[in-house]
Formats: sequence, structure tokens, C-alpha cells
Amino acid sequence: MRTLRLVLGDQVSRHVAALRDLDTERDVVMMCEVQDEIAYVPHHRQKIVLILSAMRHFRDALRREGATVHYVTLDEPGNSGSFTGELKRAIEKFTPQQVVVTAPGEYRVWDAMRHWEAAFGLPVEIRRDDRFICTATRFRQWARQRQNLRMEFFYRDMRRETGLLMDGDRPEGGAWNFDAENRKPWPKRETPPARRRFPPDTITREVMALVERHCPDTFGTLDAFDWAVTRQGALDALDDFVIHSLPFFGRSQDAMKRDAPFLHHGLVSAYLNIGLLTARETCQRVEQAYRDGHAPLNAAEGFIRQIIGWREYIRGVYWLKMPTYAHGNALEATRPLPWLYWSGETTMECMAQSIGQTRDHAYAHHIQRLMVTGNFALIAGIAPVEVERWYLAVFIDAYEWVELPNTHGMVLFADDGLLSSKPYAASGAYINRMSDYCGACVHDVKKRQGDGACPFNFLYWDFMLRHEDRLAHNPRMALAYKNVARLPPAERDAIRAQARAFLDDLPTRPAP
Ligand code: FAD
Ligand code: DLZ
Ligand code: SF4
Repeated sequence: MRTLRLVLGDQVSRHVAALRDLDTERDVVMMCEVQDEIAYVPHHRQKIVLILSAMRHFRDALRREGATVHYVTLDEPGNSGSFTGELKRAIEKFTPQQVVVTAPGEYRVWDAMRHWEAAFGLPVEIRRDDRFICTATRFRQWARQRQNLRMEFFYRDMRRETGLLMDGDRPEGGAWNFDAENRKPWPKRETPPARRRFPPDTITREVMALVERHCPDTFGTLDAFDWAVTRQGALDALDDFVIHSLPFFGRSQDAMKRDAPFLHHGLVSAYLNIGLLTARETCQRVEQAYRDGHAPLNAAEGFIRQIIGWREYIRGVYWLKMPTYAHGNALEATRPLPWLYWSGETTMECMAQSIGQTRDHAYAHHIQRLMVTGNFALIAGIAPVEVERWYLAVFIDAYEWVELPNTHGMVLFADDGLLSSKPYAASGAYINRMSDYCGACVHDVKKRQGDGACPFNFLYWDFMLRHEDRLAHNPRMALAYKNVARLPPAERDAIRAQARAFLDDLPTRPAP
């Protein structure tokens, strides 16, 4: 046997670098379900099912192609529980001349991988993950020329490099960004579209039973599992989005609506992140819809920016700054994560909705993650490591390379402004403007403090007061601090007291 090719659970693509030159006559492809990956955070059960089912479907597709696949299931006797342990066993079994693997998404796994060659005494080739448009080296060069790492300029380079939505060397429509036309609340009388569902097949049902047995106590329900688990399914899901939702994507990107988790979002991050879709083909499909006159430019540009802009940029920051990136805590936030993040039990309708749908679908859209659960964690001063662990666990698309910069940087400002020029702190007014949550809430969004006041209000003002020394001189916070300056001393004291009492009263328990 010539080459042992290891494919990880978020690399289930025939085009992944480690399979590029697969020789089905002589090579062995290896995949393993391992306890270390199942348990490094308490993953939502739907996330585990998606990964294991996608792995098993990919195994079968490779076998149909004639490849030899060494596949270790979670409950197989002798399973060592780790990538390193399983690779060791496979090397002993197949005595390959070399191992080939695609670079992992997470630093933690890369840190183990780089010792394999010495540990096993045979060549281990770690190939660049060319599913991404921007390499780590290219991002490092870009970052070196900048005072601050703002996404917008990086995005323009990616547009030029990919040719997406370009008109020669100029941006299509004469502008790079059409956000002025985007981001409206959900129209009052409009019913959100039905999402295309992918009912579990036999393989998925087997995995669901395994996960129920193996992880009986982790977060999230499996009842509504309907994610696609194959390449074809993911392509169908993308088609469904492009046909029914893309035209309204920009307009409704920031909207929130009760009992409507998906609205006009793409629902493609889980597929992109495990290899069922590529970033390039997804954006090309969207660009084609625009060029065919099916979707307006503000929608297509807004969507493509999320992928070749934000997604690539976030990954660039992760690999630029790891492993030290996770250590910062610029705002010195130390509170434990309240239990309500796991239970969803709270009188705050916005939090109950965002966490409840996360429990049911392993999904919340960007604004719920940023401006509801994220904003609460920021203004309540919750310890970054606890918030990050939650985000890494509960979402169907969560991997550290994308979760960490979003949570640590964008939401918590724990990186002291590397990623965003100011904290995204907001009072209840923002949630009220962009959702119908407040009308169904027991708290009064118009009240700053006192009986019945919306917790987002007094927590916001308490946050601003707490961090006045650090943030007041930030030019982007100047307007907000003008309002702080107008607060009478007695009201400042009342806000501080109410915020402390409210937070001290929130139940905490050891995380699952
Ligand atoms: P859409 O709203 O349809 O957007 C289209 C695509 O753009 C997404 O599929 C995604 O690939 C990309 N995208 C949009 N925003 C971002 C962003 N900020 N960073 C990276 N990609 C982006 N995304 C993940 O894939 N995994 C995570 O673990 C993750 N954690 C997040 C944590 C926080 C605190 C925040 C604020 C955002 C996080 N995001 C994460 C980004 C974003 O919320 C999700 O990508 C998006 O909600 C996925 O749903 P969708 O496919 O319907 O996205
Ligand atoms: C997230 C995850 C889970 C839950 N289980 C597995 C697994 O059993 N086997 C596997 O190969 N991958 C799994 N993954 C995805 C890995 O955690 C992911 O490949 C690494 O974090 C590298 O990005
Ligand atoms: Fe959330 Fe406050 Fe609105 Fe209630 S009133 S839904 S707590 S923002």
C-alpha cells in the first residue's frame, strides 16, 4: 500500500486536498469517529449527527467509486478515541509508505498533527486546505501592510482576485457595497418561506440512535433534524435558497421574527464548513442568479460579501493570531455564563427565542448571535472563555476557526479592537427596531431602569458606565458617551444597582 489518506469530519469533499491524487487501486482512505472530537465541547446533538452522517455517506460514495476506505465507527471495539490513536492503529494495520492529510480547521488539531511525522517515523504530508480562497500566507502579507485589519479592504481584494461581481476592474454597479439598501425589519404581513427539509434517511437514523445512546445529556434536541447530509442534498439546499430567498437576502439579513428561525438566510454555513459546498461555487451560483435577473445586486453582493469577505477574513485572523488570540480579555469580563444559555429559561423574549430555536435546530442567524445572545454576554460582562465554549458547542456550523474571532473579537471585544473598531453594545432599542420580540415580552423596552425595565437597557447603560475610562475616547463611541454624560448621578446609581442585582440573581450551574 502506498498512501494512507486521512479525511477529517469537516473535510467530506471529493475535492479536498488529501484526495486530489487518490489512487483507488493502491491507497487507503481513512476516516474515524472519535470520542475526543465528540467531547471537546458539549456539541449540540444535531451537529454530531450531521458530521457523523455526512462522514458515513461520504465513505459510501468513495467506496462506490472503488476506493478502499478504512472507517472506524464510534462504538467499534478498540477505538482509541483520538485522531492520533486511530492513525497509529491504521499505520500498524496497513504499513503505508506515507500519510497524506489536509490541514485541519482548528489549531488544536494542527498542534497534534505536526508531531505525527516524528511520532510515527514516516512522512506525513499536511496539505494546504484549498477550499479557502485566501491562504494564510496571503492573509499575513495583507495584514502586514495594514495599521488595522478592517474587512472592507480585504473584501475588495477578494472581489478582484475571484472576479466575482466585477465589471472589468470595477465593481459591478459602480459600488463595492450596497448595504444602504439592506437591513430592514421583517415586513409585518409577510410569511417567511418554508425551508427545504431533508428528512433523515437510514444512515442518519442509525447515527441518531447512536448519538442518543452515546450523548444522552448534551444540549439540543434531535426531533427536528432535517439538515442535508450529502453533497447532492447540500446543492439542493443551495438551490432552494437561491430560488426562494436570495432576492430578499439583503433586505431581511438583520431582521428577527418570533417563531421564524430561518427567514431569508442561506442556511449554508454548515455545508460550507464541512466540505459539502465550496465557497467559490456557492458565490458563483449567486452571481449567476443576479446576472440572470433573478436577484437584485444588493442581495447578491450582500451575500457574496459574507462569504468571500467575512468568512475568509475571519479565518485569516484566526490563523494569523493563534494560539495567543484566545487568551485576551480586554474588558476584564469575569462573570460565569448564566444557566439560561443552556436552558433557554428566561423572561427575556429575545433570549428565549434565540436560545429556544438553537436548542431545536442548532441554528440562529447572524444578528441573533451578534445582537441578542452576544450582546447580552458583552454587556453582562461574561467571561470570554465561557461564552466561546457555548458558541462552539451549540451551532451546527461551529468550528473554532470561525467561531472564535466572531465571539472573542466581534462580539466580546476581548481582543481590544483588533477585529472591530468598537464594541457592538446596544440597548433594547436595537432589538425592538429589528424584531417583533419586545411586543411579546414582559419587560418594557422603553424603560431604562426601574420596575419592569428591559434588562438590555440597564445592562447597556451599566456597561457604558463601567467602561467609560477605556471607551469614552474612542471616536466611534463619542455620540453614545454624550448620552451617558446626560445621565443624572442618581440615575447612574440606580442603573448600577439594578444591573448588579439582576446579574447576581441569574442562576449559574456548572456547564454540561
Ligand atoms: P447567511 O446569513 O445566509 O450568510 C451566508 C454565509 O456567509 C454564511 O453561511 C457564512 O458562511 C458566511 N458568513 C456570514 N457572516 C459570517 C461571519 N461573521 N463569519 C464567517 N462567515 C460568515 N459562522 C460559522 O460558520 N460558524 C460559527 O461557528 C460561527 N459563529 C459565530 C459566532 C458569533 C458570535 C457570530 C456573531 C457569528 C458567527 N458565525 C459563525 C457567523 C454567522 O452567524 C453564520 O455564518 C451564519 O449565521 C450562518 O447561517 P447562514 O448560512 O444562514 O448564513
Ligand atoms: C466536530 C466533529 C465531531 C463532533 N466528531 C468528529 C469525528 O468523530 N471524527 C472526525 O473526523 N471529525 C469530527 N468532528 C470534526 C473535527 O472536530 C474537525 O475535523 C476538527 O475540529 C478539525 O477542524
Ligand atoms: Fe429583549 Fe428587552 Fe425586547 Fe424583552 S423588551 S424582548 S428583553 S429587548
